[in-house]
Parts: sequence; C-alpha cells; structure tokens
Amino acid sequence: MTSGFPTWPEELFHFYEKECWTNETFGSMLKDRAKTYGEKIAIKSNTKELSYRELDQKADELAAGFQKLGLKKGDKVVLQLPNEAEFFEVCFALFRLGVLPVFALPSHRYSEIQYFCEFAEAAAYIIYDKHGGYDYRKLAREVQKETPSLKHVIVVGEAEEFLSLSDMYEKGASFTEDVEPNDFAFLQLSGGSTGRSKLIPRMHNDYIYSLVKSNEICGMNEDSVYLTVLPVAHNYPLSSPGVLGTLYGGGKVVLARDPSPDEAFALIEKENVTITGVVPPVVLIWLEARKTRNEDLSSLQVIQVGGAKLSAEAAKRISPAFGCTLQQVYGMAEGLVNYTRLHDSDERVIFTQGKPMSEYDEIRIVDENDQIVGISEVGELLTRGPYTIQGYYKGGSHNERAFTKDGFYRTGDLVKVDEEGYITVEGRHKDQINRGGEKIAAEEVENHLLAHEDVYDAAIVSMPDPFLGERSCAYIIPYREGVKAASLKKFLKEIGLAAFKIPDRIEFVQKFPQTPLGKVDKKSLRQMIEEKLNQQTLV
Ligand code: J2J
Repeated sequence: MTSGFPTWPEELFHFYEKECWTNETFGSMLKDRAKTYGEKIAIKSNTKELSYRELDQKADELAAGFQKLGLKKGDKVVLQLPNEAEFFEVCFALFRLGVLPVFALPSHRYSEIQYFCEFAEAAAYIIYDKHGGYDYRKLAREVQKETPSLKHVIVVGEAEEFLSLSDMYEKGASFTEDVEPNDFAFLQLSGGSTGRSKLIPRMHNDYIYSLVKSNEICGMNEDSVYLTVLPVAHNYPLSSPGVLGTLYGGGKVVLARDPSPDEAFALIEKENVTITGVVPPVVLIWLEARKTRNEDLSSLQVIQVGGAKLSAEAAKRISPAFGCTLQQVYGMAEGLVNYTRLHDSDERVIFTQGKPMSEYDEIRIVDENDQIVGISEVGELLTRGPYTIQGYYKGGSHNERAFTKDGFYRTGDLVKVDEEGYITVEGRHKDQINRGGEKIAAEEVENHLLAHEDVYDAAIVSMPDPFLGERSCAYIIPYREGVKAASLKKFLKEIGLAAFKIPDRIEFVQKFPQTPLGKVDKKSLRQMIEEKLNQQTLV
C-alpha cells in the first residue's frame, strides 16, 4: 500500500488488465468522443448546453487553469456541485490533470465536508455559490478556517472573497495529460457503517470497464438520452450507466435540478428521454403523479430503480404505468453492480435485484462463520471482481475487517442467490440505515449524539416506513430527565450534520437491551420501535 491507496494482487490485476479493461482514461475517452461526435450535444442542463467538442475544450482550458493555480497530479479536491453542466467541465479537467475529486453530495454540511477536506488533505474545495436555498460559501469559510491544507476555494457563480471558476479557463489552451489507465481517478464515498464515510479509490480502468458493461446491459448508444434526477456525483447516476456511461456511448445527458414530477416529466417530454435511474421513493411519487398528469412520456424505454429495496407491489405497477421496461439495479460505490436484464421475465424483474454485470464478478454467500451457504439460502454477500475495490483509501485496520484475506469485499448485505445467479436482497448485516437510498452509518450519528452533555448513551436503528422504506430512530439514555428530542436534533443540525442523517425520531429509555455478549441489542430495539409504530397506527 502506497500513500493510502490499496494495491491489487498482481495476478488478478494482470488478469483483469488483459481480459476486461480497455486501457483508456477518462481524458482520452472524452477526446475520442469529441472527435467522433463534435457538435452533438453531450450535456444539457436548465441553463446550459455543451457539445462533445465544447466539453472537451472546456476540460482542457480548465485543466490548464487548475495547473496554473498549482494543482498537480495526485492532489485531492473536494467537489460539491449540484446537477449542473460545470460538474462535468470540472470533473474532466481534474481527470486530465490527474487530480482526484472527492465526490461530496450537495446535502453534505460542515461535519462531512470538513472531514473529507482534512482526511483527504484536499488542496481545493469546489462549490456552487448558492443552490437549493443554501449558501455554500458560508460553509467554505467555516471549513477553510479549520483546514490548513485547503489552499483554494473555487466557486461557480458569485465568488465573493474566493476564486471564481469563470476566471480559471485558459482560453484556447490544449492540454496534454500525463495520466495512466491504471491511475486512481477519484474517491467515491461509501455509505459507511462504522464511523465516517470511507473513501473509495476507483481507477480509470476499473470504472470505465463498469461503464462498458453497464452500457451493454442497458442498451446504451449514441441515441440514448439519460435523465439525471439523483445527485450526479453519487455512484449510481454517475456510472450505472448514468452520466459517464451515456457519454461513453455518445448519448446525451439531461440534468434535472430535482426528481419532482414537475421537473422530471417535463424534461422527459421535451428532451425525448430514453432512460433514467431513480430510487424507490421517487418512483412511488412518479407512480402517483402519473395518474393525474398527461405529459407524453412515450420516449422512455427504461426506468431503473435501485439504491434501496423496491417492493414487489411497487415493481409490478411501473411498466404498465410508464409503458416502458423496469430495470432493478443493486449496486455499491465499492464496485459490484447487479442489473435485471432488459428482456428478463416479469417474475425476475419484479422479485429480484438482478445479477452481476460482469462474467468476472465473483460472488460468495456466507454465514456468520464465513462458510458458504446453499443455493437460495440467505447469507452475507462477499464479492471480488474487475471493478470492485481491494481496499478503502487510508483504510488501515478497517480494510482487514471489510475485506477477506483473498480480496473479497464484505458488502454487509444479506441476500440469496438463485440457480441462475439472480440476487434478492433480504436484509442487512451492517449497522446502517438506508433512508430511501441515502445511507446513514449508525455509529457516525451516535458519536455526534454522545458529544451532547445530556446524552449518556445513544443507539440508532432503522424503523420501517411506507415511503422511504426505512427511517432512523435514535434510542437515547439521557443523563437527566426532561431532555427534549428537539434540542438534540437542533444540536446535530448546529454541528453541521447533513439533514438526512438527523434522526427522524428520538426515544428516551433508561437502558438498552443487550445481547448475551453484552453488546447493545439493536435487533430488539428495531422490534421495539416497530411494535410501537404498529400500536400507534392501530389507535
Ligand atoms: C436493496 N439494497 C440496495 C437495491 C443498493 C447502482 C445502484 C445503487 C448504488 C448504491 C450504486 C439496492 N436493493 N436495489 O452505487 O452503482 C444498498 C445495499 C448496498 C448499498 C450501496 C450503483 N441498491 N442497495 O446504492 O454505495 O445495501 O450505492 O450495499 O450508495 O445500498 O450503497 P451505495
């Protein structure tokens, strides 16, 4: 392991290099597409349109500008941009320069951003001025104060005391990249289960391979129009096949500001969208909206649903309501992505989360003792393959727990696999809440709560929710009587935790149930809240 990056076992590495990887970089890929597609539109947002040639040119100009500023190969930059065209200009510029973006989400706040900047020793933080009613410059001021390594803040829009992205373009510059296909390209974020989000290092080669396979399975080509409704930096809309798969295939990326039917349906109609990817709560809203609205959505060929478990009841309604194919996607930023295939039977598409996209993905389903279980028996999914990481960035001893000795990633997901390799997600083994696709590491929020003077102990569990699938419930043992849930939520907001991580509900108790080993028995806590919710709905 050098400078925090995991090394791949040589044998596997050479095998994948020979059998799977295309030996391209994102920079060379965009150059090629610009040659082939020139003036064809690559990216379309509400405010801007970029052709392949323009995107390529802007990436060169920005790469030259960033270089002039002092950014260099191997540096890290925390990138927190919404679904706007500049995301792509900046990303491809950084890829060309060999600078690694850390893909923060627009919902992240001080607690997350300060951590990413410090942990990755980021040289720059790139933001939008204001978005969704939030002023990111205020956040940047607070982060910069606490993070000496952070030399630059670059702002899209009104920069105030910071650097303006619009001043960074070296007009007319061409840029020769010094980047290899096996270099790490960026750091994705893990959903996390212990403490903070881990950073996931992905290479040009492994990620581009995941695009190639995704495109094959999802039928992507130059006529594809992909609508991005989820935050573009997330691994799912980024790569399954998402925006990067679309660009790889020469198609058009349409950027929605949010997933509301108002925005999304209008764009599908106007731009003749052929494919989009959503999480279950979004498709539930779309299904309701579809009953009363009459936009022409006939261009849509595929709706992908993933990120969290889709109920079979909802799955059954999607194809009839939208007149297109439903594709279930079960993936993870660490690598492995499973898809139902476009010509699979209804049975498969409704009841399973698909099968691995590559014939080189290795799957093992094991019990608590790492013993392989039988076909259709539930166990934890372990996986290894040509686009699944071999370790987290600066993962230290956590890597030893998260990966087996022979390099299989322990997903923490409980699944069963049928005879033909189709996977059904049955539950979770990791200490995480999946709030409609947004992942919350219980321990991260518990640690913040423990910093409150009135909190003696805290345990966060999921509680069932008809819309989001799960919401979070914090069980608290307080030091004194009279502590208010609202004051704990306010505390978490004030330390700058992303809103989706703030517990939906807080329950005060005097002690936690314990396992025979003396650990907090979260299974019992989940049962307790489920029973309470059931009783409440009965009265
Ligand atoms: C049940 N659980 C699911 C599904 C993910 C494509 C699609 C999704 C992600 C993603 C991604 C699920 N049913 N269909 O990166 O490229 C849960 C599992 C998994 C975790 C990974 C992609 N799809 N999950 O969601 O890194 O628990 O990636 O291990 O955010 O989400 O979360 P994340």
